[in-house]
Amino acid sequence: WKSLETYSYNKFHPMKEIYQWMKQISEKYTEVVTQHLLGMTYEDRPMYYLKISQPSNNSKKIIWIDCGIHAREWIAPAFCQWFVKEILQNYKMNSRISRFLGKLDFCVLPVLNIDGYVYTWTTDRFWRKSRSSHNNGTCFGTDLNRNFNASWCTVGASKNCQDITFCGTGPVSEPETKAVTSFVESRKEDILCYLTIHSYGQFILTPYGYTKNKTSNHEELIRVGQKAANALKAKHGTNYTVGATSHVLYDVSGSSKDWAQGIGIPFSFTFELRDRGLYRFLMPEAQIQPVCEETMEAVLSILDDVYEK
Ligand code: ING
Ligand code: ZN
Repeated sequence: WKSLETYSYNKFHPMKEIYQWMKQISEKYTEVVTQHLLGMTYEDRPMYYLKISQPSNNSKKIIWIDCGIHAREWIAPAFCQWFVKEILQNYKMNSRISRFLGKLDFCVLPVLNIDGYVYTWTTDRFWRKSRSSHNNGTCFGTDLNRNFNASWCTVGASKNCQDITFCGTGPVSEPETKAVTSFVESRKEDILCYLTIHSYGQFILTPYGYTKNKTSNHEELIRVGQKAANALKAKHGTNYTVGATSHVLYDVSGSSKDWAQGIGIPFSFTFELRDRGLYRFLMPEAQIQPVCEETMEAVLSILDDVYEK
């Protein structure tokens, strides 16, 4: 592809193309999109996020969305791109989306774990972690969703660098998690909602993973999450389970969602997109569109709720 008009949102794209897409989208929609450097990865690749913001005088709240913290979950970066495309193609005509942009800015990080994502395209399709080197180069990669400062490495994570859930050498030991946390921390008063997109399993997950204790706003998170799952199901009939990670999935420490909740961000959710175990990480490209369409409905439903806050 050469121009945005022929970019296919129904395909998975290698990182090089996602970089080009980010550049072109920020050049085409200069009035609303800007590309910003968040930090550099372990292997020294730039981490850019796209900020979608309509110029105005009133101060806005921020919606954070990251995708691709786990390298092999290819549908996640595909969704982040779909989300950006949908907002940009519709914000002028669609009253719901234009209403959101009157009060909210979107910060979208299409691929959080870029080194890992590149590795899944070149070497190992089922790689999950980052690509940092440990134990004198004898093992590679930290599970970035175990590396955040939320009861770090106490449960559902490993201190052995060979394991798939290796939590790193300390809380926020990795450049990728540092980049996200320093940005989010610096803007935390303004961030209303933190969404992080994974696959698979069909869950909308709320904090916490590291304890079965409920957050102070647990009932509200469940209500907002359940409403989103209902909206999602209405699109193509897909069933999602809504609940705290430790209630409906498993106990896990050091996740980004728990960390975001912990620093006071009011609405923090993890999405586990399709499926429930048939194709797992190898989602056929034919499913990208229905998955993105239904997930869009869920995210818009969450935005309806947080917009009122
Ligand atoms: N699942 C998530 C994982 O990191 C999860 C589940 C979600 C854990 C939210 C903690 C918080 O293990 C996948 N598929 O990555
Ligand atoms: Zn994941």
